[in-house]
Amino acid sequence: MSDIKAALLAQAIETPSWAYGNSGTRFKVFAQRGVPRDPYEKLADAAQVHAFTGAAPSVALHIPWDKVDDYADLAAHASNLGVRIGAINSNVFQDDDYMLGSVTSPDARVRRKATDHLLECVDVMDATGSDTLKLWFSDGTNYPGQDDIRSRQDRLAESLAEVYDRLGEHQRFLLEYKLFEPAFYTTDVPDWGTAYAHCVKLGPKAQVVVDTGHHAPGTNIEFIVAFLLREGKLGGFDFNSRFYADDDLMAGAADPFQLFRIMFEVIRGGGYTEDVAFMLDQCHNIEPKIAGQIRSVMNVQEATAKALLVDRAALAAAQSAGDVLGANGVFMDAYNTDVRPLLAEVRAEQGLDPDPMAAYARSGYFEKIAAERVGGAQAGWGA
Ligand code: RM4
Ligand code: MN
Repeated sequence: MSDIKAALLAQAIETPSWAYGNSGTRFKVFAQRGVPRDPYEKLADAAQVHAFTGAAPSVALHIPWDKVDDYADLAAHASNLGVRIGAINSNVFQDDDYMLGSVTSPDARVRRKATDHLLECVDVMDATGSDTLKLWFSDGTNYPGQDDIRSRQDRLAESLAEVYDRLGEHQRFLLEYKLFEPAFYTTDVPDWGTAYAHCVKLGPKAQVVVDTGHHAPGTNIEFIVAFLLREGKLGGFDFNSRFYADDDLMAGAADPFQLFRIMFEVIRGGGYTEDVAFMLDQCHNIEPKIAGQIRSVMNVQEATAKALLVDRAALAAAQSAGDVLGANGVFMDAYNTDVRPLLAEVRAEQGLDPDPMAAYARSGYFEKIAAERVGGAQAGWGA
């Protein structure tokens, strides 16, 4: 049990700066009280998640949403708050120039502009001490014949190679895939295989990131995780939940069993190390944002605790004996264990309140930011 506690204590779950701002659907972005007005306030909110869970020590930035004049100053602010800057997320999807694609655009000027933005993100990594660049491309086409599918792969490869060459010794990039949306016919990085093939060609500093919301219904995500880990190409996760498409709901909300199965493959595959980043990529459209992040961190911790509890020796014995029901029973025993008391103990040992949700609610932080943050423009998706 103490090994499991130690493993849980070591887990770090990164929260995204954009989860603290307003977000919504393409129909409506709802404004909430107390929402941060700048990246500094986003970091302050993220620090609350860390303060109450002890498990969220880093914060992902999104550029240009989190553009500031002095990134070293922003990093120092993070450190004063007890957190640090995590992955730098690029944004080549919100400029009119990118209507036909960014790094895959048929227009060389647009491709140059997009690649320059990715290089600028590496500059931000240098200035903040971040070691991870996360690349998601909305690129694709809407109609058959619209553009040459294969040429777009060539353009993508060319841009990725330029960014790869710019990475410092201790930096890496994670290439994210997504089945569809906003492109509806072809997507240039639609699946793990495409991301994997580009990363293999580039080298060890290029790895795949699995956003749990970016698959077709029924996709066996834990298989992808097992495969990528075996190949040394799993760089991390963007955890969130989906019921339909890319719903970006709280991790572990839609399918906690899937999250457990994923975490089991991570542990089984030797990926429960600092090399695999556990990041949240969520948008809290209707729920309070800081509490939504705390809940998500706790859900990831619960799935992890259950995965750590799997009796691997008993599982292996049942598997090699061909004992189908026995093996499944070992697996389900772990999943059906109530790990909340164990996590409460881990928190108490860290000097934290065993119930982070209740402790945050009692802290008065929300009332404080709701009163203080009036005036100015609230941060929001696309702002
Ligand atoms: C994308 C993708 C990226 C995230 C943006 C906000 O769908 O998942 O990871 O940075 O959304
Ligand atoms: Mn994502």
